Amino acid sequence: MKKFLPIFAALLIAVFAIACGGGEDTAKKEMTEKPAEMAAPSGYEVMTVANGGTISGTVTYAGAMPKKVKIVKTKDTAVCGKTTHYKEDLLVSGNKGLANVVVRIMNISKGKGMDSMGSEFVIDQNGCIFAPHVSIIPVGVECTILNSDGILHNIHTFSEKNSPINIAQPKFKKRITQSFSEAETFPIKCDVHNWMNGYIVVADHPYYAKTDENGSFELGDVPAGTYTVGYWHETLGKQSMEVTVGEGAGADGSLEYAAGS
Ligand SMILES: [Cu+2]
Repeated sequence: MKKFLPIFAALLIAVFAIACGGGEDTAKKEMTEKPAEMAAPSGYEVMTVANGGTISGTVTYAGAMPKKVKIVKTKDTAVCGKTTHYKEDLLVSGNKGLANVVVRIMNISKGKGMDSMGSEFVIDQNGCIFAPHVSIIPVGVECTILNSDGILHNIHTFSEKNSPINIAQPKFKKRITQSFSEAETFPIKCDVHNWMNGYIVVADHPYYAKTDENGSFELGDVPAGTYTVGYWHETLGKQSMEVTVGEGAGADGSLEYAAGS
């Protein structure tokens, strides 16, 4: 990731300095410096959340259990067809849990650090699908897009606030990186394989979560307060709800989507 390059370069210089037997004091100083924290996006202030609360719950789907729909892969079948994949636009578990819902606090301007979102953001193309189907990527952070298939893919984003990208990723290009500067949710497609689609959610603070296969999610270290929690699902759309969370307390953010809403 780009922001680590200066640190890596500093370490390299430090190691080189030791190897040459000079500048040891400088080298020690460089080696003991803490790595830079992931930069906070503008408009978001990082603070210590001493006794934060947790908003968690389950997002459910009220409709009938949808049938699994196999993705028909009509091109490059030797590679694309090596694994069977099913459409991910409406994934419901046995307990009606709805997967791939992005849950976020809509009105929060300060709280925990961006590092809580993790340090690696990877979208893989393996079997001619985008995995994960829905990716949450912090503003300004390099996301790695892998081509594990070793055939030509094409990364095409349909964003509005961020300049759309449309990059061919030939078979020899295993890895490209891309960052996004504005918080936005948009589709990503491959022009070579018309069934390939996914979504990127660019996050301008760390209070974003994605429901798992059981529809569960958790937003931790939330400063006490009343918030509007937003829910987004690619086919069922957006909803929001007020949630109040106390210090060190749990708050229920469970929500149901009506059938075909
Ligand atoms: Cu493709």
